Amino acid sequence: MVATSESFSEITPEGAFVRQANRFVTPFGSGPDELPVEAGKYRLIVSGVCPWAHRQLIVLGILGLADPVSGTGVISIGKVRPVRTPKGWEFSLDPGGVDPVLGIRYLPEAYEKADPAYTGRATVPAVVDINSGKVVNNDYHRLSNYWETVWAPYHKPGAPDLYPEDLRREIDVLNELLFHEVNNAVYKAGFAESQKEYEKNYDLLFNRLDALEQRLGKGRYLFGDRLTDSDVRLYATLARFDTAYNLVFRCNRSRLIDFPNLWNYARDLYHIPAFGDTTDFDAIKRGYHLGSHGYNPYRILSLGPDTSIWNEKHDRDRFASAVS
Ligand SMILES: N[C@@H](CCC(=O)N[C@@H](CS)C(=O)NCC(=O)O)C(=O)O
Repeated sequence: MVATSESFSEITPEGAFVRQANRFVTPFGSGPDELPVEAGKYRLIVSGVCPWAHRQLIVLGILGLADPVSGTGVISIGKVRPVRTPKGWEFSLDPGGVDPVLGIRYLPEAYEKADPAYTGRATVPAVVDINSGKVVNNDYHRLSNYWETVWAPYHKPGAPDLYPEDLRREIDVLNELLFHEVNNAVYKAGFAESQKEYEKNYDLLFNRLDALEQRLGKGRYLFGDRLTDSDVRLYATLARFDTAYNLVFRCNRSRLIDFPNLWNYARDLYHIPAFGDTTDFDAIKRGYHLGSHGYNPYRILSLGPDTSIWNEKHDRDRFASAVS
């Protein structure tokens, strides 16, 4: 049976949060054991709160594989309500509470179809084969790299190369580090069940943010003037920092807006439509503050912080950019 967050433990005896492994990891490609690359065949399920899903929306938007706002394109997109229910992610934003393409009410239904013996959590992002209704890939580590490479025949003309061959190795190394010390570090701090584990991950996170602050003092993006997959991954965490992680996960040594380079960099990216149009601050606030992430017994939705400041001018034009 598909697990709920409540019934599934990812906490070690030391109180550390260790994320479950992805179950559906078959790659996309042209090989006999790979998922075929075909327009109109898949539906990506996302939630506006989720950073791992947000990465996919940004990349699909930049590459022209989907319009993340209408949810149409080579890849179609379905959205669940940002606050997860005890029965899992629910399609209650859709008329009748049913995903119009897959005809299901809850995401776990697509996981059960794929594997009736699946006992992990039914997570987003999930790629569902529209014909069979089965989840075929939930590998948030590699998913954006598939859109960037094997899906290239469907990219829009002039789409940037977010995963260029000459930088791939360096991008992979940085992405791994970003995962452990930024993207997942906020969760490891927030979900820790011991003071020691919380402090360890708090230090890991802020030491890495300090280093990234320095790095972004030298170039517009993480790899100089080239926007890459790594920027997408860092952005998804930064966009949630002051609204969610700083408050709900106690990642509160500094706010994003206290780092001059990181904050201007995040705003620079936000002003690119694929980043800004897919950043749903209301979903982020609801998902983290009212979901199962923090202690909020009276379900009070905090009013701040003011996110309109993301629209303010940034200072990153002082650096060159290869993005048109
Ligand atoms: N697939 C990964 C990452 C994706 C992930 O954690 N997604 C969250 C939302 S940000 C989710 O869908 N959680 C569902 C649940 O906890 O039941 C995992 O299993 O840890």
